Amino acid sequence: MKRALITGITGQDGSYLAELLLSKGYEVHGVIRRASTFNTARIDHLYQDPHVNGVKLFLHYGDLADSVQMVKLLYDLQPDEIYNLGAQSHVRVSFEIPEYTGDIVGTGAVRILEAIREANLVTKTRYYQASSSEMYGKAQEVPQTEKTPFWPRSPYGCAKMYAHWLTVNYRESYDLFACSGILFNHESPRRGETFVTRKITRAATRIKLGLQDKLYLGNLDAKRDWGYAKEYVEMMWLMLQQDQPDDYVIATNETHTVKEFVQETFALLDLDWEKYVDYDDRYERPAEVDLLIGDPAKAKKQLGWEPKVKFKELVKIMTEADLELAEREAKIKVALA
Ligand code: NDP
Ligand code: GDR
Repeated sequence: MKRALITGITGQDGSYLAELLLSKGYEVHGVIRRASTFNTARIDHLYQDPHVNGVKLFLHYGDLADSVQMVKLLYDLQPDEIYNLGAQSHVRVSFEIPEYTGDIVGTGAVRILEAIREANLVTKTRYYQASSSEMYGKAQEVPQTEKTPFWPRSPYGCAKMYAHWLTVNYRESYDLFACSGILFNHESPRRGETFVTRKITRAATRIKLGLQDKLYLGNLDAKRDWGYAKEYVEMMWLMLQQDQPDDYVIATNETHTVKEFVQETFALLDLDWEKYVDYDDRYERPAEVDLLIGDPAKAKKQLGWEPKVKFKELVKIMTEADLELAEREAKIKVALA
């Protein structure tokens, strides 16, 4: 039985990846942060009573800021695979807390890579780094491939670029089996509520049921290559099952504006979006990433992968899921009135 360690297991991708690995028979260990409220909602359905035999999911308190704890964890667990998904992952927020973002997203990766060396796991453990299309920033080429030069446009993008090159460097310097997945935006019903897609599907469905009046957004012209998170985590796993470590772009090769996402969502709900969506400059960024579209040809050729869920299907999945949540919220309001 293989053993995997996931940082960021409570996030969107971490929860889907934990599901996938458990379904493949892995023993899964996740790093969770101590918080004053419960923060495990996305993985609660995977919880197993530790008093019963045969438990496969284990959670450990930790933080990407804490290198000593990471070394201890790796000594204790001796994992076959590590997936580093933990991050302060919000681009606009990274302009407000650039130092913290750099510490967790950039130095956090170094802490794990060094812990692998310290725990003598270089020949045993395979490492996955969650790299991002944000590294392309002011895109130097359209569509973007593994060879397109980076030009990050946010502290988050800069920190991801540092972690990305370190992953390459540890592969070249120490022969570590280390892979970087350069994933373009991927969404799902489990997407954090402050990312634009989820913000839109959540607000539109709540507007539909009279729970909200307006949706305030920033730049509607930015273009993104949006895929489905549940599919993308399979690629993380697949990268670590190859004979050789490498870096791969994972994308749909379609791009759409934020405005198109708004239009598609409101149309599904039979609403005129222009009546409900207003502009708020609070959601603008000091530097914007205008256009992302990835070319996943290498992943297709080497991993045999093609995205199944494209833009319209993705909007539908998210809108239907949020409509269900909004209906539940509306029922509770009626019951409590
Ligand atoms: P989320 O924001 O949903 O999840 C981030 C996870 O990181 C959460 O589990 C969070 O814990 C954890 N985390 C935050 N800070 C720390 C810390 N200091 N120490 C340890 N863990 C921490 O991100 P996604 O699931 O969407 O993304 C997963 C990874 O992939 C991230 O690294 C992200 O930057 C990257 N990425 C995401 C893309 C996307 O479109 N989703 C595209 C490309 C890359 P908590 O729940 O306690 O907050
Ligand atoms: P992004 O995702 O920055 O691409 O990073 P986000 O959904 O936050 O923004 C996408 C685009 O929408 C525009 N936008 C708004 N964004 C937010 N969040 N809120 C708004 O109100 C709003 N209005 C317009 C933004 O300006 C931007 O152009 C995500 C994260 O998951 C990163 O961690 C990941 O690395 C990249 O995707 C790939």
